[in-house]
Amino acid sequence: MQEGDWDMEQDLRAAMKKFEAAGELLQVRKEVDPDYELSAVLWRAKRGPAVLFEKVKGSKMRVIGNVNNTRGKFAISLDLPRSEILPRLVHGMEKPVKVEVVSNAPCQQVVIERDIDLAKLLPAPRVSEKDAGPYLTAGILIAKHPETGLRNCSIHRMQVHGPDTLGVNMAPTHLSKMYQRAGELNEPLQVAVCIGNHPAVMLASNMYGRLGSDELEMAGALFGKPLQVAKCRTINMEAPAGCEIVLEGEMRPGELKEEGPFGELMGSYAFRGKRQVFHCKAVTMREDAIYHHVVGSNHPEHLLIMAMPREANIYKSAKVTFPRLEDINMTEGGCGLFHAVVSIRKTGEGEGKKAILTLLTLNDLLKQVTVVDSDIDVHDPVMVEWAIATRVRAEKDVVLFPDLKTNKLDRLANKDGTITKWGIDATRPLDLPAEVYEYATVPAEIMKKVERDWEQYLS
Ligand SMILES: Cc1cc2nc3c(=O)[nH]c(=O)nc-3n(C[C@H](O)[C@H](O)[C@H](O)COP(=O)(O)O)c2cc1C
Ligand SMILES: [Mn+2]
Repeated sequence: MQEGDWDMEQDLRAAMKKFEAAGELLQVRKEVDPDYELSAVLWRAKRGPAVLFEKVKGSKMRVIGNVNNTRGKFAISLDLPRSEILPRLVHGMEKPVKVEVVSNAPCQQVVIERDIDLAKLLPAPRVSEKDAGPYLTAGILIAKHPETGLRNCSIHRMQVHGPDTLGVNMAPTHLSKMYQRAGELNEPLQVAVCIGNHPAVMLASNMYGRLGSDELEMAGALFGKPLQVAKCRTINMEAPAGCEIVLEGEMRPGELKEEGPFGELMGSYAFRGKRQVFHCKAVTMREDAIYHHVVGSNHPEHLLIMAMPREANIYKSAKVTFPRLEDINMTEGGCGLFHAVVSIRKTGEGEGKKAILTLLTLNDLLKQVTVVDSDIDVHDPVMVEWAIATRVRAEKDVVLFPDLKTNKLDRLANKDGTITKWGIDATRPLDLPAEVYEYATVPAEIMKKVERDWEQYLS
């Protein structure tokens, strides 16, 4: 075990400082109700700055939201230009960096091991009208495989069930595999729920890897140095040292409790059902801890934490067979999962369709791909539609692939788990001269000058 000084750059507060300097942090002093009102404010500002609620009814804790709701804020949190986001995320997946254990970590400034009452302690908000109750939505669940001891991180919605119990929803994720294996060995699975993390740690938690590849090491790769972690007090686990709140506990074999409904990322409700339970044995926190809340349903913060690592994963894999792939956007309207817009440097006919095929084979959830030329910004929905309007001949450029395997999250799926997937090749047809597609606008150097001197036009 190494000891070291705490790295101030790796926590949520470091990101908040950068947001503030960039005009991307709104402080709300008016008291807000954690029941719906707080989430309503975050909906109203869904593409806006991070929002820090100074006064939350019934709680001494401050609450922050809209931390990861824009790509721009992720770039700010790591001092990256926007164009470097995708390469950095790919690097994060490819070049994991081992964690560093530190002592005297901020996340353990306050320790509660008796009379735990999570409902009182945490200002867990309610989000959608028909949600079963308040939910913890930003907790990273860290666990270790019962046999290999290898670590895993993932975010799961957690319903507040009782003073020290929370419901856990698990798709067939790595966590659920580890829980299942622990059950076969008749052991509880120890879990640390870590709330209030730097955007790099949040995105790393949703990165793709094999069972056994450690998302905390991917966070280290995003920072370019080891992520500092603290040894938990009551379980054999590590938590990000600068995390705001850590719930130490376990999930017991075979234990299930009714959970849900909850407004989910498709923008509709996940149904009520019997799901696993987390028992909290200890809470450790920073003094003056800040509670992070991610709005459920298809709010951009929920979508982007999932979509950005997914983009990097698909981009990295697609690039192998399609090197002229330039950029990718898993769109907000597509729930961050179902639709992708990609740009390519087209050199021959049929490449747009090849890109569609390549992407659709890489990810079960993806069901529609739009391909544009590299002069179109994949993150500008108006320009993407413009490309569709001016470069697509539907009978040639819209392609359908009936009965492909999909994922349960798609409620339109056929009974056999398939759905028709499709693509739009909105790249320039090469049989017309390039001038036909030339974008008419002012000369580039004049535009650059106006951009540079923009302030002068405002005074
Ligand atoms: C805010 C948020 C909430 C999430 N809730 C759940 C959930 O309730 N259940 C689930 O299986 N995945 C949920 N996810 C997705 C997982 O965290 C994600 O798929 C993760 O990469 C899985 O980790 P794994 O690859 O280690 O299994 C959520 C993601 C975010 C960003
Ligand atoms: Mn994993």
